[in-house]
Amino acid sequence: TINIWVDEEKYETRSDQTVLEFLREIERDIPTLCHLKGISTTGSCRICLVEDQGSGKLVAACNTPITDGMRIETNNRRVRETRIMNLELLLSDHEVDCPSCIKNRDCELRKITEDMGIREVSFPGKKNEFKKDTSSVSLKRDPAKCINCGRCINVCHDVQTVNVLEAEGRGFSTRIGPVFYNELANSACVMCGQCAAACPTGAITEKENISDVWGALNDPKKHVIVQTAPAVRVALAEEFDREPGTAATGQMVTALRKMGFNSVFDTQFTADLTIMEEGTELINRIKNNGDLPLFTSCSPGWINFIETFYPEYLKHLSSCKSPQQMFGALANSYYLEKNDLSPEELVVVSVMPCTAKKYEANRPEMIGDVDYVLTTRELGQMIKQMGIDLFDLPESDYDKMMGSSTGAAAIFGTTGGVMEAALRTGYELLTGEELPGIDFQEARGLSSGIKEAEVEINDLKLRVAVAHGLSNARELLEAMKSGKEYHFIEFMTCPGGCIGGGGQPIYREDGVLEKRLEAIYNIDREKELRKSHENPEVEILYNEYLGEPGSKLAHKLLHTEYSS
Ligand code: HC1
Repeated sequence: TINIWVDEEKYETRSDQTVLEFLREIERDIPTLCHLKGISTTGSCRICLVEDQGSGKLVAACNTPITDGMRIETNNRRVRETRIMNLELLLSDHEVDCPSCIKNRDCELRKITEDMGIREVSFPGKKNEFKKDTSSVSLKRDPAKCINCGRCINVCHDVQTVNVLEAEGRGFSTRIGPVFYNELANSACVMCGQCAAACPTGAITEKENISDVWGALNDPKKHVIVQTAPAVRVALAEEFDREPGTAATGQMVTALRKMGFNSVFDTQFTADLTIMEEGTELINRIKNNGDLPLFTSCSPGWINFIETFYPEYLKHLSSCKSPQQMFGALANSYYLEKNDLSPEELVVVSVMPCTAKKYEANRPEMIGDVDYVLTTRELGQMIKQMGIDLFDLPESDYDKMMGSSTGAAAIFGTTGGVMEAALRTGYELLTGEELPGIDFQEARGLSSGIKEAEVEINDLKLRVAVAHGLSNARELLEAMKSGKEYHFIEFMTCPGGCIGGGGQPIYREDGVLEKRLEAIYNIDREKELRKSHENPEVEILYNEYLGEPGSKLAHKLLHTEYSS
């Protein structure tokens, strides 16, 4: 242990931490802006300055290690005035349109400015004139709001290994964006939106479709239906300041009805359907010496990633469309026919935790299946526009058909869930017995980025793996290149899977993902049916319409092909 003095008070502690980590440990609150735990310690914003009395210097707490005998002042006049000056310098080159800024509620720059009581900026002058980038269907960049903190760069490089974002130029001319001053749509961006989740201001955000959806809902000639993804229901409550992990399924369904949707359906229905189709594909590939391992294909950022960085592995991707797109395809065929609607009348909306889903809905292979994708944040915004508190609403159920789901579909929303769902069904269909324990613990949890297991199914030792976060996806693919062999791998773009999607409510405190994850497993536990093949509506759909899993019609509607 070492000794350290903070504002004249002596502490004994471990040496392996930064000043900021130590201050947080002793619950001494100092402002930070560019720092993001586990992701970014650039020290570029100079807001977390403290005075190191040994050297007499002001140092950034976030990237200064503590040392034995260190004496620091966290809040003397020099520290305070310098923090304020640095904040004013940032504000001098920041577009201050807070009331109408999409990030208003979650803006860390606004919050710190408020906490520091800044009323006027002492450095009026030139502002950068970089253009907005609205080229992508998923994300938009507004460099006038960028404070060059570098969080987006770190998340793009280190967490996702996509390496699209970079700082170019020097000093006042520094511009963060896709390399070579490119636009997002013309870069290798996979649209995961983790940059938008990490951004402390409104410099990178989702591309909103709120007015498109209101437009459709207000058009009497349109029949507008909606599907909601598994992970939305366990995070939406945070937009209404409820505890993370508060499930709001029933209230969300009621809110969507109040907004005017003609039917409210569940993406979990097509998650169950995905298991039927993907399971059939896996069995066929195993029996017929097809390309193994089979890779899951429901996470669209992952699809973008493999297309750009590992096209040689595309043949391993399942041909199944994602549950979002399966739903869209069935809406435009089965639902249309059943309800005697014309294609021009029908508008299909999705609510997803994911910004890449906006891109997926616009992919040339599948365009027209889903018309508009809203993120969880956008849905929260629309409910607020109606002047209602989500939790004042009574709960109600999804519409039938395409509204029922099993616990297996619920767990799609978290890392390991697709694998577990597939095993629950695959194991039972091949052995005639329930997967031992039904809860497949080896696929669960957030502590490992890559999870591996072996499952004995009759004579076959099925080797499976799960990766979440694209750096882990890359690591697993590289391990395969070096000879590692598997039969089936689940890949999810975002750390934690969809619960951690780039369109989810913004959070900065510890433990939020864990609480969302727990809420997902609670939904699974409470379901009467917990295996996809037991979903009675899926059975009806096959009997009435599709025939059997992998049928010609199922292939036409529910499968696709990806190319680089
Ligand atoms: Fe997901 Fe999926 S689980 S991809 O993570 O397979 O976005 O929630 O909707 O499509 O079902 C996202 C979540 C989602 C699809 C399903």
